[in-house]
Amino acid sequence: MNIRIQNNVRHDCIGTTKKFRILLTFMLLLFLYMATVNPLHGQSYQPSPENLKTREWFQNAKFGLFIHWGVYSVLGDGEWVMNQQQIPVNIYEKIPSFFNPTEFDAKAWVQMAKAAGMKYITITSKHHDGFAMWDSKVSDYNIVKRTPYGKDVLKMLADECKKEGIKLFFYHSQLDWHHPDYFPRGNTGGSWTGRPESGDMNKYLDYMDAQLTELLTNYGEVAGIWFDGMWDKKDADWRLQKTYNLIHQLQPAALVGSNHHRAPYPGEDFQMFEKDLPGHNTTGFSAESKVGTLPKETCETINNSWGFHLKDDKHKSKKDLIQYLVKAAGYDANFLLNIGPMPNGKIQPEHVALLNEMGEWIRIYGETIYGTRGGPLTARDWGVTTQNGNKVYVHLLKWFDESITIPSWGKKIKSVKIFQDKTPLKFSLNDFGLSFKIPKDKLNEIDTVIEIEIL
Ligand code: FHN
Repeated sequence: MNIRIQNNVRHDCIGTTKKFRILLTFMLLLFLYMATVNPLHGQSYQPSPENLKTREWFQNAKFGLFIHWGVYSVLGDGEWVMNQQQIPVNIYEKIPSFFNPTEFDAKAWVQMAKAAGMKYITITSKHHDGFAMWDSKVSDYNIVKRTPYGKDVLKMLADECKKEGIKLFFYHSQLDWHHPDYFPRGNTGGSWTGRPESGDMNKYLDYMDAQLTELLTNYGEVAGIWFDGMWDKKDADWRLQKTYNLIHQLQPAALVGSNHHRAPYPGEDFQMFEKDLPGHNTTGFSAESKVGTLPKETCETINNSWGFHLKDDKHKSKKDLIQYLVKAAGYDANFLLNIGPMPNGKIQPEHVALLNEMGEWIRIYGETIYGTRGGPLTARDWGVTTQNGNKVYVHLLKWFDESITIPSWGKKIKSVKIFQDKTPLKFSLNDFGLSFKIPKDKLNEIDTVIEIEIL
């Protein structure tokens, strides 16, 4: 081993080069790993001040209406009917001529959402069938050119939302069973579509970006884009950066979210969870999903279908839906509740009634949801907590006893009350936590809300 004395420092030459070689190899491996695993993760994204402001609004809004509506509604078999029934493109292209929603009333839809306590609407601008629900100049495969109805329903909805102070998001499918350049095909929309076994994915993504540009230019303020379908070809190069930058350039305040069921990518502003609370995976969608630090949203169907389904009468109960909204808030997430309007433009009466019932509840309990954040306690068997400033709201969703002890969280307690009528409750902070008694007649089978004021 040769020793070199330099500046009175003993250098072990061979050692140094060897260390250098090891470091170099490690750096190379790290770079290869970053390049292979997810090229985007390495990139950084700085949201604009307007974007951060919208994120704040979004987290305070808590409750939105999801709308799956398209020509598929005509068949009353859900939004996947083209794939489920393997309807080739040339046959499916006949359906728009049957789509004539003469009873569509944008004002009624927006007012129904508002009365339900919803602060925003997310509607399908284009679903997997590739059909545009607006007056697209990029493709005539749209509601104005191909249906007897011939009107731009997104325009009508955007105008009403603006009047009513309801924000509007556009759901947009990256997956496309109609476009010939959506190639190579993914897990769905195979050869049965009848499209040529060739195509140029970049041409398709140019087309998608062009349609997104229309949506973000011609419909006023758009609160965000709700992408879906990346999971069809999850390792393809979707040019996400290019598309996300386009959106942030066209509307800096708009939020980008993508239902790819993975950890968020740079450029995304909120994270959605399909049919599950953040961190849960009861439906199998969220196996790969990691709960990030972005604003969160859980989306769910009011029955068992996204698009209109004639036979689906599995309508959720008022209790299920209100508890879902509350649990989502306890998990610091929004609740995006879906309806699938009928082909005539009307909303199923059962769904209108359920939304009205949710509105009645939220007109009483809105303070315990809007503007809150989840916590200070994480979800428990008995329910969840939400907080805002010096107020903590304990939502007892599954508790029917008069006395309860919940964990304390290190804050001094000024008062404990029944939220609805401010009845003061006796309480004690002890070694087991915070104990209080609830008069039996104050227990509510949907949600007994206890208001705790902290010092
Ligand atoms: O395939 C879609 C489905 O049709 C619907 O749009 C839902 C909504 O979250 N997302 C996909 C299924 O993951």
